[in-house]
Amino acid sequence: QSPIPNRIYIFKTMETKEPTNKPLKKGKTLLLFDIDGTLTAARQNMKQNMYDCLKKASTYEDIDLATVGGSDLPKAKEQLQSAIDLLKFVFTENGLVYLDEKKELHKVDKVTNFLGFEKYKEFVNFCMKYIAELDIPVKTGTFIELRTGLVNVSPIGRNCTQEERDAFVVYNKEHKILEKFRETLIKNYAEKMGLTVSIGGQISFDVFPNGWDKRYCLKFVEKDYDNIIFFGDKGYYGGNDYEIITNDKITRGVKVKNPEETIEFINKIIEELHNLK
Ligand code: M1P
Repeated sequence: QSPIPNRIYIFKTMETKEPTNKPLKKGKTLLLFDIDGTLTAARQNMKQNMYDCLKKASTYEDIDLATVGGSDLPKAKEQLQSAIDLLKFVFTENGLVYLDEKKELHKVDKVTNFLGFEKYKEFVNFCMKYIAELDIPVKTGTFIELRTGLVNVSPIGRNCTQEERDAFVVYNKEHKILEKFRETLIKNYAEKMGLTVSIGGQISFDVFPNGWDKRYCLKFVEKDYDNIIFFGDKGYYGGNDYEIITNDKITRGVKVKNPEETIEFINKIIEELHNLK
């Protein structure tokens, strides 16, 4: 039987919640950033103007900088380049794998510990069948990437070239391949297994246990800061910044459209912080 049900899809593309707007306090602040679409273009390296902005922010004694992304550490390092030295924490895989202030590596938990290998195998089989049935212009390799704290699933495959990635973005805009796959997976598998399926990038989605979203990293920092301000571009329902930007009680959420807007908001927040009485 085909794993692709013949049904009409109604996507919840409307934003269901606004970013949290917690008032800022005097004291220590952590500026916490998503990477793709926020500090850099998707899967691209950081540009000089962003580096300069972060460098300036890092000179304030009462401000620390950190990142939290769905990607794994090698991808984050590649994109951040020398800006990594400006960061107090580099949270990857939503904080399940991270570098601390001494740049020591921590691996907190594994998605396979949560699921067990039998259930993980069922999940892989479900996704492989779905992808096999998909008629899309290009398929490459690495359709399922098992990381530590999450599984990344890509219908075109992570081995695609930049040109193939760009073409998929256009194709997906029209055909909603990722959104349909995500919804089918949630309805048929993820919901009953306690898994969240979240779109963080352009060619794939991330699957992880409920609660292992970007809020996960906050437990490592919340006690040390008076303010935690999170910046992200995917704060809409189904995006991987949604939970931390809208639901979290500890952070202020700042929704950005692109890295240029992030720079504007960083400058505004720094001004707001330094105007506090
Ligand atoms: O950091 C955001 C996302 O970046 C990549 O997404 P894609 O390759 O689809 O653009 C992936 O590493 C994904 O896991 C991550 O959430």
